[in-house]
Amino acid sequence: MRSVVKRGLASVLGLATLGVLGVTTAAPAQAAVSDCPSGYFCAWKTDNTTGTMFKTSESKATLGEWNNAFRSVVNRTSQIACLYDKEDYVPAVEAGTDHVVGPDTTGGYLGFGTANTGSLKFVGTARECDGNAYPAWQAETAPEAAGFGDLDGDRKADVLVRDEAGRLWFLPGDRTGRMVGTGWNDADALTRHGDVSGDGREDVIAREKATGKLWLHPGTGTGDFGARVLIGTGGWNGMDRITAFGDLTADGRSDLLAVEKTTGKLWLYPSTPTGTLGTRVLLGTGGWNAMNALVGAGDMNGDGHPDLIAREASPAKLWLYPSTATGTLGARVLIGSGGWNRLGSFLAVGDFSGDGRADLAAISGGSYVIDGVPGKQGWLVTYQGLGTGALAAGRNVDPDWDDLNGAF
Ligand SMILES: [Ca+2]
Ligand SMILES: [Ca+2]
Ligand SMILES: [Ca+2]
Ligand SMILES: [Ca+2]
Repeated sequence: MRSVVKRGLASVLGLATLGVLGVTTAAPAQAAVSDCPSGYFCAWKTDNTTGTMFKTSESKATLGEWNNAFRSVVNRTSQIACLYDKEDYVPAVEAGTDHVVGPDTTGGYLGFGTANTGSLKFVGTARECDGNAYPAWQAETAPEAAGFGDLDGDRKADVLVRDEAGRLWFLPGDRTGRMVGTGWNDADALTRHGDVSGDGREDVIAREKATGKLWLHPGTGTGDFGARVLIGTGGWNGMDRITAFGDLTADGRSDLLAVEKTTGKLWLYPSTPTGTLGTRVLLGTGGWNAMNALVGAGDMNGDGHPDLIAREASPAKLWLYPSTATGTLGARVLIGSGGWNRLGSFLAVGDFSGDGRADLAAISGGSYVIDGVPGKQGWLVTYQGLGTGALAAGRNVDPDWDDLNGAF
């Protein structure tokens, strides 16, 4: 648990933030900064990058004569540099005493008023300066397979997390994590809810940001993914809230929902036996732009049909749209009022409490309040499903779900 150990100055300090520390000297010495070769982290014993220069392209558990000597630094690598007070990469237990230095993009440098660095480590994301790239996810074994939220088919709800470096991590539910992909920052929408390709294994659907193409990433049943398959040739940038929903059309395959940005229409894209998407069907004639989150949460009301949870932006309300046997959405039911916009995103991975009823989880946003204190961003908040469509009160589980690039 990293709740005590803060991440340096609580953020990645790109060198664009020069001066934030309040100790940077007024006279930049660009000539000396430029002596630092590309691919290296460099440091000086002065506040203004003059004099003898230290440089390294590798992590250093000890710094020898440079111990406690860094007073100005520049990071010209492509990685995050973690600077620790102590040797051997030991994070400080007090906030604000380690430094996280992001790659330089401005030709500037970072100055420190004091010199207290004992070791230096290169990592992919700021989280790794004092913890894992991924947070800890805990799930109990469900009595029955839910058909979604379970990539490896062990009846334990699992989670995918994308870190800021675009790596995808599989979290099986025992607080561990395993990297299952890189380059996922190309996608600006990611969703999963059961099997689309027809092999019984859960898949992921991703929208490629640059092209608006929709890709199917077929799950292999282990948490890994096979080669991606194109299922939407373009135009998906015109859609919002792309949400794998579950099987609305009752053919055993998970279907897709999306809101058309310009019209606010809700469309159903049924999966076909060949793993492609069939002709879309209008599910909602308008007004769906008022919803700022759609969640394919599974069967929340216990009637055997998957249900949709939607968050209305203003006033913030949580609605349950039960699906029907005929492939439509029934009359909505209010399941939450007040405060729901304080949650940033939702996780719909089924029954993680192990009582046979689908649950809901969320990651808190910056306005989330705990014990009267706002600003509690990045908490995992869990809501147990009661099997009636209603949710139990939220539980603040873990503050470590911050500084990620999505969890689903
Ligand atoms: Ca699982
Ligand atoms: Ca599949
Ligand atoms: Ca239902
Ligand atoms: Ca449950």
